[in-house]
Parts: sequence; structure tokens; C-alpha cells
Amino acid sequence: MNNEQNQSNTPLNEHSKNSQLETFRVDHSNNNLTTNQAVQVANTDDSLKAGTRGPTLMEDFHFREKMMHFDHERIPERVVHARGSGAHGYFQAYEPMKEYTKAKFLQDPSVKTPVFVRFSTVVGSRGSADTVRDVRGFATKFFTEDGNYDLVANNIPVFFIQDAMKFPDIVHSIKPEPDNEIPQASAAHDTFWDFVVNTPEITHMIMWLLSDRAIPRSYRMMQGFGVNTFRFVNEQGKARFVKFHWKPLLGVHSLVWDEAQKLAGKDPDYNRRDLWDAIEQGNYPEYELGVQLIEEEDEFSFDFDILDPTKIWPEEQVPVKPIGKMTLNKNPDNFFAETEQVAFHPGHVVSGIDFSNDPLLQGRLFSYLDTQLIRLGGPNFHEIPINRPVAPVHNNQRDGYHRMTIDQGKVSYSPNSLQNNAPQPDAQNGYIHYAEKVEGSKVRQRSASFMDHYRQATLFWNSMSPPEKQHIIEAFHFEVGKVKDKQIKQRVVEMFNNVDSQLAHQIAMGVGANPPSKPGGTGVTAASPAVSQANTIKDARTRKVAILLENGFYYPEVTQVMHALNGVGVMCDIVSKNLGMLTSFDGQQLEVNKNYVTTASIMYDAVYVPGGRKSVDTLLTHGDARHFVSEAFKHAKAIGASNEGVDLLNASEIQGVALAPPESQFETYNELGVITIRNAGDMGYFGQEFIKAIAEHRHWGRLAQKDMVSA
Ligand code: HDD
Repeated sequence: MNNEQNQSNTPLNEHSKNSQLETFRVDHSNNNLTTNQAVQVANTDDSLKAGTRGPTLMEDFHFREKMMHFDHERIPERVVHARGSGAHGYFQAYEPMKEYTKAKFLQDPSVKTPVFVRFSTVVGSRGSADTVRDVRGFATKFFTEDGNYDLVANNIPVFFIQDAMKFPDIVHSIKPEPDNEIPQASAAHDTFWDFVVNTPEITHMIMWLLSDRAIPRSYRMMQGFGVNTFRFVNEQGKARFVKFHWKPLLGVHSLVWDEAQKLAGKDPDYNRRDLWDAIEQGNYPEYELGVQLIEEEDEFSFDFDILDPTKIWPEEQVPVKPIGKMTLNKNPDNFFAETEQVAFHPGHVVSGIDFSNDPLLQGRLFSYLDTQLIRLGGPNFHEIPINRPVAPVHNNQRDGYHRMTIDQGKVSYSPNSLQNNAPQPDAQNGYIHYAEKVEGSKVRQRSASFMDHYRQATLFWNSMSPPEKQHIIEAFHFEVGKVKDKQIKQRVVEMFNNVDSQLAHQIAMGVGANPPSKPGGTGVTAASPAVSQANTIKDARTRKVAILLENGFYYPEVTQVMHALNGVGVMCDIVSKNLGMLTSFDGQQLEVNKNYVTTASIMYDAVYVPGGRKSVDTLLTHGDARHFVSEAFKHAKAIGASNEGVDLLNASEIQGVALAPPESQFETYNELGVITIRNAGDMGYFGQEFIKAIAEHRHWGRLAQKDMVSA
């Protein structure tokens, strides 16, 4: 068992972790069945019995072993972030970061450091749906030559609470209620909102949680934030405060709430499947790592406390410096062995990265190690293959459940003379904690600089585009609308009146509460454009389009558009009433990928209806086809239709959009993300416009029209 990358003296590279894991992999595909003691098994269907109708015998060791193992297959799920999906990849720095940190993996742009990432939801249990409204976890383990570094991040840059002491309380309040264990994976219930109205520091986080950030379209299209303030320390011992950011190269994009809820039923694995499929297809997710840096001497130069985890450092004030890129290029071989058993810990740092006194971070430093003891069954979880560093491990820790390393020799203590005091601490290369000066009285108190709970919530609200604001209001209506206690609802209105009076009025209207009792707002008029998804990267790559077809379609038209879409990395599925082959009006065949019962518009980013009289006439008789288009329209998705295909749009609930009329000549109509053309032979321009509309992600200009659609 080779658990050390350096035993082979190969320099660390992209494959170091994979080579280590290879020594643990087992391929069962060409082998006979054995017991765990490697004894070949003759029959695994019938237990050993005294007579064919008699009792099972105790000596049936195969039965007992098989059943015993099965009985113990489950381990406790994570107390939070129970549901997740993992992927392998690598990280590459853009340039040496020597000036700021001595962390080795941030120095050499030619080195590819292996990583394992686990994305997760927070509240739901292991089998819950992916698309619930929740924070998403984004935890990365870097297998560096200096040991493991874990960046345990979320997709929202602030947190619910300021002090880790309150973590059990917030989690108890948001988890299903303890008497009946309802609701699953949801914040829309009394105990959570009871906690909210009694916890003013949560205000900023709630604004983010009720925004589109909490329903990401894909793990490949969401940001990651370290949230807590850390330190970078360079070779000279100079430290700076740092916050970490992951930015997806595909931009930051979200689902809409109606779609997210439907997906939770139709495809509870939506985000997991999306990540898995993208990697299988070679569409490797990429994220840029960035840092915000604040000089130690500027610690008090801001109108918020930089150690307060309920605050962002607005990017307009403290720019994000891109320092490297991560690519995820391999799916795990085994979910349990890798994704379930991976153990992250914000305290897994390497030389050059240190902590700050952020009181949330300080508490996290206890919780993550502690939780692995119950979850993974003992103190040797670092030996589980996925958790093993690729750098060598040498110390005097011994024994414990499931110890795998065979430590040689008599010495397991320090100091010793029998082994020349090995393994020895190294004052030069060892991790040195930043010698921050601290003094103070022992107090259970919060710093006065942590007491402004509303100003950044207003900043966030001010930064939202009109559709983003509308989504937040609708999210309040849903979440607080499900609260039974009237007094809590009223207190929500008063609480968010501290953020913005208009917002509070809107909340009150939807949840049956009274308008706020006093004037509201913080007086903050500034905005931070960086937090709005309206300003994100627009990219059509890896988007999915459904093409609605029946027999008698026009082959050149379909294939020309498909070719153009595939050419820019857009994926197409042919969707029809039945699976099998479809024949064009001139006898060409195309295979159907999905039928209406195995898919729905919610699984796609866009829909295209090609021409062909017979195909469209059949589509017009299918309620599912009309619903497909109407629902895509309601969810603000790009819609394309050519020639007779436009008739299906006319028969759907598409509202207030000028579609190409039957007599129009070769002209591409492009309105609110609905692209149509009639009497066209060459589909080139139509294709280009459709691709642009897909890249746009959603067409919020349709706000009023889409609300008329009953889908
Ligand atoms: Fe945490 C898991 C992220 C605050 C205690 N946390 C966990 C995971 C992520 C985060 C991504 C899942 C890791 C995985 O995939 O295995 N947590 C955060 C962020 C926080 C945060 C970004 C705010 C800055 N967490 C936080 C606090 C505490 C915890 C304040 C307790 C004091 N978190 C845990 C935990 C978990 C965990 C109980 C559950 C499973 C695990 O650690 O391994 O220890």
C-alpha cells in the first residue's frame, strides 16, 4: 500500500492523488465470488439448511458474514451538508504568490495540485432533493506537497450567525421540527423564522438565502466563498487578512422557484446529475480562485468589522485578485468511499495560510475534527484513501479504531534517543502560527463593532436588479407564508423594515401581515454591482436544448440548427411523444432521446420547435408539447421556432410577443428571447440569434407576460 507520494520521488503532479487511490481500487468484473476471507463461494442464493424446508444452520459462515456486513453498511450522515456530490480535479496557480503567502501550491504555475471537491446542500438529509432553497457547500481539498489544505466554502459569502456558539441553535431551528420531522430540507417553517426574528445578526444572510443564489442552476454555475477571514503569511512573516472566492467560468446562474420545486419531484438528483454528466461529457467545470487582501494596518479602515462573518468586503472596495484556476475532470469511482468518506476541516491549513480571530471560524476549528469521530468512527479517518495526504505522514500517533498504517519500531514518543529523536519537529520548515499579539479579559461578549446588522442587507437589496428583487419578495411570500404563527410573520415585516421599507411593505402584503409600524431603511444608498447575478458572465456552452419533433419534420432545418448549437458546445435532446426513430418528410431518420414522460421543459435551458407540416400538426395535438413550450416561456427560457414550428408557439400560452407571421419572408424575429423565422431555407442567422438567447440564460424582460402563463 503506497500511501506516500514521495516514496516514488516523483514530483507532485495532477495525477499524484489518483496514483495513490489506484493502489486501493478493486475491479470485481472478471472474478469469482469470495468471502471477506477470500474463500471462494459456491452458492450465494440459498442459506445452509437442515433439509430443504429446515432451519438455517449457525455454521453457514457465508450467510452470517454477508448479513453482518449488510446490517452495518450505514454510517451517520453529516449533521449538516448531508447531501453532496464530489469530483476530482486539479488546481493551477496563475503566478507566484510569494509576496503574499509562502503556501507552496500558490507559487509555481507549472504545478497542477490535485484536488477533491464536494458540493452539498446544508439542511436536507442524504436522500433529499438537490434543488431546494438552501445554501450550497463548496468544499475543496488540495493535496499539496506541504500537506492537505481544505477550503471549506459556501456559495453565499456571509453566514447566519457571528459566533460559533449559536451554530447548534441555528441548525436546530432550520432542520425539520423535532416532534414530526417536517418539513424536509426547507426553511419555510415556524421554528426557523422564530429563530430569525429573535436574531438580528441573521438579516443579511436571509437576504442572500431568499435570493436566486439559493437555487443554483448548476454546481458548475455558482460561486464559492470562504466566508471567514483568514490570513496569508509570506516568507518574511508578514501577514495580510484574506478572503477566498471561487468564480465559475460559466457565470453564476439560477433556477426559478417554480422550476426548482418541480425538479425536486421530477429529478431530485438534478444538480448531482448535471455535475456527473458534464464531467463524463468532457465539459469540465472550471473555477477561478481569487483573493481579497487587506493589510494588517487597515484592519479598522472599514465601516464594518472585517472579522464579522455576516459581512462581505464589497468587491468595489476590496477587489478580488484572481490567483489560479481549478478544473474538475474526473468523477469518483465510488460514492461512499470517496464522496461520503471525505472529511473536510477549515483547520487543515498549510504554511502560508493562517487564521483570524473571526469568532465563527474559531468555533469551526473545533467542530469539524470532532464531527468526524462519530461520522467516520474514530481518529484514523485521515487514513481513509480519499483523505490521505500525498505528502508523507510521520508522527507518534498510534492505534485507535481501524488503524491501517503498520508503524515500525519501538519508538512512539518524543523526545527519544533510541531513534535520534525522529520523527523530529523542524523549526525551519514546520508550520509556524502567526505571532499575533492578543490580550484581553475573559468575557462572553460580542464586540460593539459587530452590532450593525442592517446596513449591508440594504446594500445587497440596493444591488439587486428588478427581477432579482421580485424573486426575493416572492421567496418571502413562500417561506413566511408557510409560517403558522401570526406574531412571527408580523415580526418578520418589522425586522426587514430595518433593511428597506418598500421590501417590508411587499412582504406584509403577501403574507397577510400589517404594513410596518414605522418608517424603515438604513439610509444606505450605495450598491455593490458585483453581488448581482445580472452582471455575470453569459455563456451558451454546456446548455441543454430540447428539440420537439414528430414524424414529417424538415431534416436539413433540424440538422443545421443542431450543428450550429453543437458547434458552440450546446447539447441537444430530441424530445417526442414516444422513444424510437422519427422519419423526416424526405425519409431521413433521427433517434428520439427523451419522451414527455421521461423528461420535461424544466430539465432544459431552452426549447426549439423546427418546421415540417406533418411534425407540427402532430405536435399541435399533444397537450404535453404545448405545455412544454408554455412552461419554458413561464420560466423565462430561450425559445426558438422555425417555419411551421411557429404554429406551436401560437397554440401555446406565449403572451405578448410578436411571432413571425406565416407570410413573413426570411426574417428572424427576436423578441424577449423568443426567436422565430418563417419561409426560411438558410437557418444561419436564426441559429446565431438562438444561441445568443440561450447564452442570456433567462429573459427577465418577460416578467409581466410570463406571469400570465398558467403552466
Ligand atoms: Fe460547516 C460541514 C461550510 C460554518 C460545522 N460546513 C460543512 C461543509 C461545508 C461547510 C461546505 C460540508 C463539507 C463536506 O462536504 O464534507 N460551514 C461552512 C461555512 C461556514 C460554516 C462556509 C461559515 C463560514 N460549520 C460552520 C460552523 C460550524 C460548522 C459555525 C460549527 C461550529 N460544518 C460543521 C460540521 C460539518 C460541517 C458539523 C458537518 C459535516 C462535517 O463538518 O464534516 O462540523
